[in-house]
Amino acid sequence: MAKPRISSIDGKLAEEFAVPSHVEEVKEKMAAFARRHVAAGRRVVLITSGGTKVPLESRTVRFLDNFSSGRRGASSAEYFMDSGYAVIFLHRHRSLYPYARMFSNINMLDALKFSGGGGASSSNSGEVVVNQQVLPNIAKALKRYQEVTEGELLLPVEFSTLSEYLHLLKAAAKALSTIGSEAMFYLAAAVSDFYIPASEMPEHKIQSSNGPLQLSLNMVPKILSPLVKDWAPRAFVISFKLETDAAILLDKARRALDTYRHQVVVANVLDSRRGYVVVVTPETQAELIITEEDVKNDVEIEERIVSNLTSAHNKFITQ
Ligand code: PAZ
Repeated sequence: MAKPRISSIDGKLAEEFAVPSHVEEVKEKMAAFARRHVAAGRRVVLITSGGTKVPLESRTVRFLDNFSSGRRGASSAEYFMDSGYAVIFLHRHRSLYPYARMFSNINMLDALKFSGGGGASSSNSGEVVVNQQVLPNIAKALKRYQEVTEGELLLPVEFSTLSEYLHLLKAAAKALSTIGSEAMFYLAAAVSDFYIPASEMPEHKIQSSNGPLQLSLNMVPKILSPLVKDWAPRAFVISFKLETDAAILLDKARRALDTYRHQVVVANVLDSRRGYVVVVTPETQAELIITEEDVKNDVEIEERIVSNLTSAHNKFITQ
């Protein structure tokens, strides 16, 4: 019997990135989630969301991070569930979360009122009332959150560090490979391109008394390559490409499609990412734009991205 092909990225992952202790358990959960939903006639999307933390010390005091809030991933999760998908939400700890994202800037204590009697030392019995003016749309968001929770449509999985992200994504890809083309990968997380291998990382806090710090970082393995070729070869895969220089964006998006041979790149520029993206495939290029009128009507760009991609996924499956 032919031996399974082990890509060198598999080896690198095992050697240089600490494996989270719960990875096998999470993989089983994801596989069971996917099987259950496909049996019920749903497609499954794995969304990655948020930034990654790259530690500088193994007993980590300091780390490198990035700008990503997780809004793209969290809002897309909502639109995918509205479109009939079940969602595995692989997200950075404390990044924005579906439905709760709308209230992330609000101090909860300003939104609640305690209507019991007495001063600070008296009994805690009384009523807590929600001020819906401070939490606009809370009833709608809560209702939908409860529906998706009761329907078990959302499976949240958390990561913090780059190592956790890489191992959990690999586990997710293998778990979803069992459902073939019914699986979509929507890789919106902003993942570090650089890291310090565990073998080169100091154990203890780096001392400022040693003078200025010079860091040498290795390149993070391009995990999209084994994902597309080996781990989930029949899935519909979308990667995201972010640049700050719009002039190089589309070229880089096309180069990614050429290199990794997946289906779609969603290209965006840091400053305009809430209002403009380009959905690039090997044959097509579609600009999605949010106008001022759309903003007034609370239309978000993720609704358009998800609508474009669910149609493309349909075609991918039928072809
Ligand atoms: O998380 P967010 O909503 O603040 O930003 C979304 C995004 C810019 C991280 C995403 O659209 C994206 O482009 N992710 C890939 C980034 C990259 O090129 O690595």
